[in-house]
Amino acid sequence: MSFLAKNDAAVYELAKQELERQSYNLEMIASENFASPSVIEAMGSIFTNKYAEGYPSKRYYGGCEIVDKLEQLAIDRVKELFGCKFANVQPNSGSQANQGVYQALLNPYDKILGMDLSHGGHLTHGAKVSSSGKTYQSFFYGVNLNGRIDYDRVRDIAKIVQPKLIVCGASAYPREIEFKTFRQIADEVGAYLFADIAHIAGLVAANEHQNPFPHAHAVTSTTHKTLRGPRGGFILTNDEEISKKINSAIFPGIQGGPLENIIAAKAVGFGENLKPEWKTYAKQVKINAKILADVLSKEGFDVVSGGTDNHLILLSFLNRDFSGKDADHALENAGITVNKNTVPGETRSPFVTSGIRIGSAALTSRGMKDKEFTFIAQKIAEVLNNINDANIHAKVRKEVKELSSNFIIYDKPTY
Ligand code: DSN
Repeated sequence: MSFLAKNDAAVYELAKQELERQSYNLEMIASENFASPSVIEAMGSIFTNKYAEGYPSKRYYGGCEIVDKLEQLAIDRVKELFGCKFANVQPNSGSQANQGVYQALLNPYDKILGMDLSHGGHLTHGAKVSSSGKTYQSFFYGVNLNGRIDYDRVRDIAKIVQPKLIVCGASAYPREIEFKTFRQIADEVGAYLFADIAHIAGLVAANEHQNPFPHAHAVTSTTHKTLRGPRGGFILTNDEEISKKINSAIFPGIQGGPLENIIAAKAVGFGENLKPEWKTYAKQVKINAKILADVLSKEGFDVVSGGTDNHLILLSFLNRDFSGKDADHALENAGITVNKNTVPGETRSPFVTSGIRIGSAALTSRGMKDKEFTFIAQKIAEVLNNINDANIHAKVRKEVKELSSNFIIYDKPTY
């Protein structure tokens, strides 16, 4: 019996319920994944007990000789993974990593240019409700009606705005990000280029998406999306001066003691990303996303931009009589978890939307391949074609459970 089962029945019971939910539903939120039992074990390890403000061999407390080695291991692995010179693995999240970059490179009220949230960008890329949009003057570029970034338009906007920093990278963009072109634009207006690769990092690590280096001045990512590590963030750069500023921005700028147990799990995750099998995984993630795009297109759905280059697709319901919210609910009833999403030419509010975002990374981690993704895409089409039919939703839910049962990852709730 686990310690949790013995000592805290309430939390154990919820963990059991969550294990059941994760095991018997199809998790297709594009930012989610299934961390390995080794990653989860490291997160729950004794490193949680240690305070270690500062950086390896420059700490404010004693007793850090082991966590110094641990944090250095995580740093060395992530540098190898992305082929860069400096790394900070302390950010507790992607948002804090982004905040760290802004604090390192900008002064309050400086101008930043990022991708519009409603076009696939992220809150921390300057949205007015985020500290990035309150602390800095934020401006936006977006996608054309064809769902793709128009780089000439980005250049035109950058020339008018004259930002100090350009953010590239997205949360809901199915196409390759052209880092080299972004850097050319940044150079033309004398801006820093900052790439937030949180969504695509696992693909970049496998050379299945172009690398932001040598183009970006700073790069951030989360560790838990396509990288499949623990929930957290990191920052990379090739510039020593920028790396010093980033380190000071993270600690003592915005964070206190680093979560060394999470850093242990980041090291484990990066270790997994460095293995040859990672390449096979990343390739399959892309193949599976393409299958979703192809089958749903053939079924008559409007796949934004006509397909995908990465781990996600966007479906637009602008030409349908139901919303993204309706689709999200119907699929949830059928045991398929996605999220509603705005689409190019959006006419509904962000709480309702006219689209959904579907990702392939998590189910690929469960071992699902072409056959299963073809089946899943057909099931998504069946639900969407019968959006108000609870009987169909219940039937698909049963089929989803049957499929899921053959692809179980965890066998106990305390992993
Ligand atoms: N919430 C994440 C996503 O779903 O893309 C981004 O932080």
